[in-house]
Amino acid sequence: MNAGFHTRAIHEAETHLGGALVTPICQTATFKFKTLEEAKNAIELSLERDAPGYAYTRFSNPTHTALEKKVASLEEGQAALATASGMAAIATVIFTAMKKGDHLVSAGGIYTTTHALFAKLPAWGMEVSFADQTRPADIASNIKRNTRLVFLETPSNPLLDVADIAEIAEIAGKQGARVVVDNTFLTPYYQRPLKLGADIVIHSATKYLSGHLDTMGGVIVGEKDFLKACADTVTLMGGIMNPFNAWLITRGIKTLPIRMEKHSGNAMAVARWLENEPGVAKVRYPGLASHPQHKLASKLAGGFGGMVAFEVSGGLAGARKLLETARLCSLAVSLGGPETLLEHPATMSHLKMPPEDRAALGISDGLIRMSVGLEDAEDIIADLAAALRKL
Ligand code: LCS
Repeated sequence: MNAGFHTRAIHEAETHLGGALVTPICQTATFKFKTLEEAKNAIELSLERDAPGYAYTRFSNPTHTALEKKVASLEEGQAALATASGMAAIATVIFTAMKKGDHLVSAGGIYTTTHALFAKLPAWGMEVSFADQTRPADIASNIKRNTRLVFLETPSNPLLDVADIAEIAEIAGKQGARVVVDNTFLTPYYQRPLKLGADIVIHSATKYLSGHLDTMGGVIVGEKDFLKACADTVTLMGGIMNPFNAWLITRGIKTLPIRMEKHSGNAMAVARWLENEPGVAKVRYPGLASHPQHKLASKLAGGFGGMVAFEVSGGLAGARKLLETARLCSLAVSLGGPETLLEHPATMSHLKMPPEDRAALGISDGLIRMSVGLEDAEDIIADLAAALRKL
């Protein structure tokens, strides 16, 4: 569809089956055929992932197709694949692009479960090196002859480090390695990594794409042949999305642009306010001039998103007081929904990481990660102010 981002978010790939305005959920595991010929064709087509041609939902499903076409259009990629979760998307990319003996270079300070998956790769005969994605030279010096993928998560979870996707894509491209970008935090509304030279985009659709903290999902976007190979991996490994979740995520994407604008505006207001609060030692938000890569973030992306990290004075005791006193803001993992969420990396997402490794990454006991929601900014700030005053 040749139209603007908002229009495509709403109208792209809607099927209008049976005259329905909204694409219906095809909540079926299997599909029925009249003839053997029809069955054979459908199985062939569904394994080739050329709709129409559906045989079994682990191969493909019309509700997945609608979501995949919408996300491919928004990311400006050739094709997309829906998976059971963001982790299923990442695992699918790894087990499609890499085999025994291959090497991955990954950004270091990324979502803990992604890091944990990569740290396990040697057990499956693959190699991994972690590098600093804010220094392209560090990524370059870690690329070896057998490097197949360079994995970036930008801005990163939880510290919001920004990677220069274009520069790293150029470095990796020269060495024959593909660049994968986890675009969960900014979404295609603000950042389109494929346009910047990346080869593959992944999403935890559990977050901003679905936007309501009520479902799980993942999406991979990239070239058609690679996505076909990813679909084969999902067919074999089984990490398929539930059609109902695909429907919920497609529904969520229709309001993605306006939600991202509001998340971003609220996050900027909260970050600016936090910067002037005496009980707050540090604030990290790519939209603030004080962020070390503010200029790069402004160049790469159309906005800064809804995630803010800040450090309260008083370490663990300070963080505990704030987190247990806040009322409007909920203490919870995950992100990207209407409700503002506060997360304490040291006791939640990074609990299993040894304290010295946490410290090396810059994750102190006073660090709080905030998913700024869609409430009124003044109410979010008032809640934080009331809690901070109790410190
Ligand atoms: N990528 C990023 C950047 C994430 O933040 C997460 C989940 C994933 C991938 C994995 O996606 P999932 O399988 O959960 O759909 N991040 C979470 C977090 O920060 N707290 O809880 C989950």
